[in-house]
Amino acid sequence: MLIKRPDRIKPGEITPRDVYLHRRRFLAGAGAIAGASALPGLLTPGSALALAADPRSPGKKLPGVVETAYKVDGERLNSWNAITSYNNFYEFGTDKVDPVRNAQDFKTRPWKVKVIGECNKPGDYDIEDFISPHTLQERIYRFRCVEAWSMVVPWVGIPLADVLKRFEPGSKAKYVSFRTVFDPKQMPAQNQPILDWPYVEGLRIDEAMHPLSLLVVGLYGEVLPNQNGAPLRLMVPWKYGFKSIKSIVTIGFSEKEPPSTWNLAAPREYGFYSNVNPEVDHPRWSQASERRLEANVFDGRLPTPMFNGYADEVAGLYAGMDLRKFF
Ligand SMILES: Nc1nc2c(c(=O)[nH]1)N[C@H]1C(S)=C(S)[C@@H](COP(=O)(O)O)O[C@H]1N2
Ligand SMILES: [Mo]
Repeated sequence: MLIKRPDRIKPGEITPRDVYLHRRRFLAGAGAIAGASALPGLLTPGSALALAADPRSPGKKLPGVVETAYKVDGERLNSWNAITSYNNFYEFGTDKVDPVRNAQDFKTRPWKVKVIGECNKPGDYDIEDFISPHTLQERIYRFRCVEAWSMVVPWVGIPLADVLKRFEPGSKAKYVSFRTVFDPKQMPAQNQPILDWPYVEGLRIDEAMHPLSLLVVGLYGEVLPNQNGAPLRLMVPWKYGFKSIKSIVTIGFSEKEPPSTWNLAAPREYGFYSNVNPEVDHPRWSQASERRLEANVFDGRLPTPMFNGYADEVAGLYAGMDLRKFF
């Protein structure tokens, strides 16, 4: 797979995005799903047939989004419909179709983000403080869930490093932590002990500062739908999907490795790093291949590349580490 390295991207390559092309892809994808729904007996997680129709049409366009050279060559984008109706967001229920059904009334404004820990500028920030100083970028990334399904998504966001630098992390800031909002009135499943709420995640500071790490506010040039983690979610494309924490309200800098929700829930199955690695299986299933959402059911499984295809960019972060131990 060909992915342009960030250091080869020149400013001149950043051009306004082509909305029209994406719209056509969306329409094609929606039609394919509608046709497939006549075969309910073939429902499997990750197949196009399991995708419910999105009750809301996309509509809230984000202004000033620029296209970037972050693309995934030779692989088709997943449709808006697939990306927004087959979700993991346990706060709204554990079925893939629960988030699209249960998150529609979730309030994403006003939205504050608390910055804490080892930095010079901790405090309560409004989401607009995070976003408005930055140019919104469209970045097409591969996305790989630990459950072995995958998709290709045109996220809209801002580099996480640009945001973190503004808080001036100090020399003790070895890790960055993130926390999802805790609001059981709005997130019904937080009333049940499914996970240790609120959902938390973390990255090593060099992972967080890596140019591929993105704070996401949109999708297909439009405002991020609630089921995808509005108004602010992480996207770390070389790691399994669960590292990409949704609806973030706290960002912290710490000297110690912070806890992460799935590691707390099942430490033998989910490590802190969670880098996509076809050579290290999950204890209960293989990670060597994946099922692409919306792929033809007869296409079979695709091989999963090391670091989800981003090895050229990120392998150096883990030089000398035993990736079986630090999984
Ligand atoms: N707060 C929170 N963030 C979360 C999750 C969650 O349940 N709660 N699920 C994770 C998992 S397992 C995946 S695969 C991705 C799914 O993102 P998507 O629904 O946008 O595809 O979100 C991740 N972030
Ligand atoms: Mo996942």
